[in-house]
Amino acid sequence: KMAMSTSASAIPAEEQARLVEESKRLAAHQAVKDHLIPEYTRIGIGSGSTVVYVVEAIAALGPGVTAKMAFYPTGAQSEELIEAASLNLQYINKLPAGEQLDVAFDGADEVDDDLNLIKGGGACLWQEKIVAASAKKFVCVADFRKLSPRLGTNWKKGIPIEVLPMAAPRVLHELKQMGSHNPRIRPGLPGKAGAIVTDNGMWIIDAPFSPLLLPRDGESGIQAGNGENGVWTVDALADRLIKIPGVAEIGLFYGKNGLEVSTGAQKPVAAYF
Ligand code: ABF
Repeated sequence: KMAMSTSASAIPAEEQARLVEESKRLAAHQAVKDHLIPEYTRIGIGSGSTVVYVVEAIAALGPGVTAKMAFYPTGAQSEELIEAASLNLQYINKLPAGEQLDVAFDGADEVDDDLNLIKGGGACLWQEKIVAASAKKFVCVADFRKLSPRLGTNWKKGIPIEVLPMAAPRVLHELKQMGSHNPRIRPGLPGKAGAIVTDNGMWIIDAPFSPLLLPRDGESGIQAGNGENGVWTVDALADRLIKIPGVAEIGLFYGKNGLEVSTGAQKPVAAYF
């Protein structure tokens, strides 16, 4: 909340960067305070720079609290974070069938009015979704820049889509037919030629769409959000994208797939700002 009223252009870049880091840290420490109770034994740890502060806050609880807990990563970066903090590392494939994580903490690239998320700016979305879906409670930790009324308003890079490399050309073609503006294969990190390769050996396509509608936007009857003219609701677009052959996972996290992100009835989710 601290910086929502601050005009980004009015403050120097360095001060802005400091505010962002401070906001991430505050959000993370508050999220851990509110959602990590000492009785928990299985905790999901997501990816990105905000989650670094989540791990910092957890480590600060000390071994008296954390020794009985196991931490489940969403990829290589997350694994390193857990190990560097001397927390117990465990893997999601070792979770006994039918059991769940008590809670999972993760960041996001954009969060809308209904707490739907765009994730995958860090290319870890597939494992992130598996960990989120395995948790009883999913806590999104995000700084003030991430909140926007409709997905795609602030995050202009597009929806990250994890694809099988051999399918990338036809997935790109299909995305264009669905109204995505200039979908692109994400390039490798600086100094690395070719496409970025995920922890799962896949590529990422970033697919920009017009801001994604919420169900209530359609109630006015002005826009249906069923893809006509490239205008989609979050749910309709997610349902369509996941059916494209060659798409492994999509960076839209919403009230399906067992995620407790956006559905009204089960909304223990916290997006902190
Ligand atoms: C992960 O890290 C991703 O899903 C998301 O793309 C990114 C957010 O990173 P940061 O916290 O650095 O903004 O949560």
